[in-house]
Amino acid sequence: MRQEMSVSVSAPVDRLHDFMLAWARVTPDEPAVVEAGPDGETAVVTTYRQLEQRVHEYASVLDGLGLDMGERVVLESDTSSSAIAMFLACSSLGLAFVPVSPETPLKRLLTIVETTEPGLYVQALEGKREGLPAGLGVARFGPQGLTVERRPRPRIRHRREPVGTDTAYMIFTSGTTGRPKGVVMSHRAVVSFYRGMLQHAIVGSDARVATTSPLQFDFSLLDIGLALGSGAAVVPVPRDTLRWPRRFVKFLKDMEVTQVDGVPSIWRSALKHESEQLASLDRLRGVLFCGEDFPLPELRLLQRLLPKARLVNCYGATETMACSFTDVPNPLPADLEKLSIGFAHPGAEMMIVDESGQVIEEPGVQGEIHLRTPALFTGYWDDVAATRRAQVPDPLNPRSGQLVLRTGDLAHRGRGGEMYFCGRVDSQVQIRGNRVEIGEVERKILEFPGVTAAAVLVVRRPEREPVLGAFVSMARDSTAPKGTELSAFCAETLPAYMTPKELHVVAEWPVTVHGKTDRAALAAVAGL
Ligand code: HFR
Repeated sequence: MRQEMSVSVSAPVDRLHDFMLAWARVTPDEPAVVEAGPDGETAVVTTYRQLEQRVHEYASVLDGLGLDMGERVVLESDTSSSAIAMFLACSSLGLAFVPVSPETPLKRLLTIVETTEPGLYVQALEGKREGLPAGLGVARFGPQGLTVERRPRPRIRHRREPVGTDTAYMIFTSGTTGRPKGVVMSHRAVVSFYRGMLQHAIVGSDARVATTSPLQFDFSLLDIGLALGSGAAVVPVPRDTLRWPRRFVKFLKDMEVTQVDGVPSIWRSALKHESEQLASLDRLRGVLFCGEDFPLPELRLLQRLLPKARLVNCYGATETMACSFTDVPNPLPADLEKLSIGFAHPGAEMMIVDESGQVIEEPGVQGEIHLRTPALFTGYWDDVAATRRAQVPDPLNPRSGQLVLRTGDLAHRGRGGEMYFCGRVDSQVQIRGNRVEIGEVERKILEFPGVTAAAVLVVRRPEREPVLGAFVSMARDSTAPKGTELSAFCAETLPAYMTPKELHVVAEWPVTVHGKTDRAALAAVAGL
């Protein structure tokens, strides 16, 4: 008997809200979001049915404001059931949401408002934001509903039905060149990424996925899509819980978390101060990390404490949400020097391109990763030139019009074709005429006993040639090396020009709002 495909041809085009709420049809009374209650103890559960109801409530109030399709809604909130319902309500009306975290400085927020000209600014009930421009529509949302405080100015509404190529959201990246860049993501891009990710079966429908990234970092959107797309529950970790290792580990235990997603730095203090508690999390089955290399000594310790957990290295850029999901070998081989970032998720493909634009297949040859994917971003908001630099013709078939993402990341293939990240194109530095890959020096320094985090910057001082400056943070009861000692240690396996000539021991390792090593803060430590 031939199995007929159950999808009807008139099924709605895949849009963010269709994707995120699909499981409300299957398990309406299962938990979709599990949050810490006001007392920080009791968990507050929002089922798929309740989440969908809140989306409809918010959407009907939003609909009454008469905003036009494609207009921006700035959404200031931490991750919560109401924030998720809010951005899905925007999605259902074809409004592009722009997530910002409550920690965003007012100046930066006003820059985002100025450039996106939003029709509405919404914040959570408990939000404290002030100083917003007078002409801006303002509303607040919470479990009881969406209340409008200042209606947007009246406008013409040209369209009503969102289509897949319409904008789902815009994420503003720090943008290394000062001006923040707005990454515009369509429904089609986001959902095709989610579908590729779900092929890795990272969690099952019984999972509780702890999300630790701020809502303005699309890593949070990965977590929400991973959980809701799998019929599982999202467990937002409050910011002030994440800050204290003892509270963080207790939260994971109390909320019966089975999966923790976050950048490598979220584990640093728990590994240092709460390793026994960490080892007692017997429900924790999976850890997914992304954003930067996970220092191997810390990863080895995490794996030793959680031998049953599946560790997944997620590589990618906001311009395509992410790109690859690679299982960390368990156990990690003692001689392994670098994690692989594997292969692009199903439905996407990573190519390595050399400086002349040729695609490289052979192992060991380094080039720039170019990503072919239906999850490609629409463009940078109001910046055609930057968009053209990032979206380039397919190197294998330039005349076809197909565009691929030029990632700015260097990599080489292993013998099985799997990829190894070798840093950013712009992190290649020349020291005395020799090309230095900063990551290689950092990995060597991490092998020094007691070093728990390492970074290397180029130190340029007037009238002196550029040298490498090393920054390290040490384990609790380890003594920091002298500069000469560390340099000699590096000289064991690295050429002289790659050994650091300055050393700064850092007590509190600085991270950016997204939890990545904050190199600008380190430079300031060295007075650069
Ligand atoms: C990134 C990109 C990740 C997971 C990205 C899920 C979602 C989104 C993301 C995260 C990110 N090993 N280097 C790695 N948005 Br949904 O960091 N995006 S980004 O645009 O802020 O930065 C850059 O970070 C990449 O181009 C790489 O240089 C670096 N990077 N993941 C990894 C990594 C090493 N796993």
